Amino acid sequence: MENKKSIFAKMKEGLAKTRSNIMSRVDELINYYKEIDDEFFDDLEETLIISDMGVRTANDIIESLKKQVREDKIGDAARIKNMLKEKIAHILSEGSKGFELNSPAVILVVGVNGVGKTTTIGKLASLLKAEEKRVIVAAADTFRAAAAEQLEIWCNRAGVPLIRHMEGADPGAVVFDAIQAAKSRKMDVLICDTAGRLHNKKNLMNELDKINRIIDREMPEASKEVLLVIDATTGQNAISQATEFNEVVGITGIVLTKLDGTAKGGIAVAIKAQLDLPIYFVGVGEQMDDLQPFDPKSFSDALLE
Ligand SMILES: Nc1nc2c(ncn2[C@@H]2O[C@H](COP(=O)(O)OP(=O)(O)O)[C@@H](O)[C@H]2O)c(=O)[nH]1
Ligand SMILES: [Mg+2]
Repeated sequence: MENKKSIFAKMKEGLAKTRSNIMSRVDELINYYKEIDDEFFDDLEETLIISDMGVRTANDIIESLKKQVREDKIGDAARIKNMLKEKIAHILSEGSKGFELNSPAVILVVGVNGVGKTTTIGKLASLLKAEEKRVIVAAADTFRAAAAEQLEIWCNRAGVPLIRHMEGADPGAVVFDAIQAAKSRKMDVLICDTAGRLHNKKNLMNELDKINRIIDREMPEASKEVLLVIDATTGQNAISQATEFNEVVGITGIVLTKLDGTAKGGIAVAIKAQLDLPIYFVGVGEQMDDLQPFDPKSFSDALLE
């Protein structure tokens, strides 16, 4: 059993850059202003925006802090730190839920090129296997040969079977075969990788729509999750990616990757505040055990400690 402490330690490590980005500025502001006034709030708002929480979300947080400061007659700037932590924890935990699968399940993994879909699938397969689930993977990114090879390496590491065709094959046919294999081998979970880059966006969206319909037709009894993988270093563009994919495939949850590589992990707060979707997992590195279930409380603690 992996203990809670090591998971939290990893989360803290993954968020180190963001934490020092936000907290060092907040500490500076508190030292500089000592007492709360409008300028203090302006600078604090800027700090939140710099961490990628989004202009609207940052503004909402500041307005809510202002209100609380007024009502409770708070003057001491040092008290803002805990209040801020509570506001962020509140946003992150609203509507948040853990990732739970009923068997059989199909997980369709989508997102633009390079965000970490294939890597996430390898990590997720391993995570689910550790929960005693029977997992099979479909290499439905047939756009490049290297994509299936990369996925094969991850599947070997995780010890799960992979269904793949030749480069350039119809991704729908790969998913179709994988579903038949999942049924006959009585698998609990089928995870489908998809391409993120085709000749144009319309092409990509048509392809995803087709895969989606094959799953619905061939395995209507399966519970279906459509996970959108978002790269935390993308910035506010992540929000429009989510909107676009959602229109075509109906996203059920988010995986936020590469938090370890950015000082702008505040994007998690923007995603949570602006999209009506749960964040299920976060990626904090390139190794097998670097995918973690998203826990709002540990996340905000790790972010603002
Ligand atoms: N630092 C870091 N790198 C990651 C993470 N997830 C994926 N990557 C890297 O991002 C790159 C693209 O990942 P890949 O899975 O091929 O993306 P795909 O095009 O969406 O399938 C690879 O070099 C991965 O190792 C993460 O959580 N942290
Ligand atoms: Mg890939």
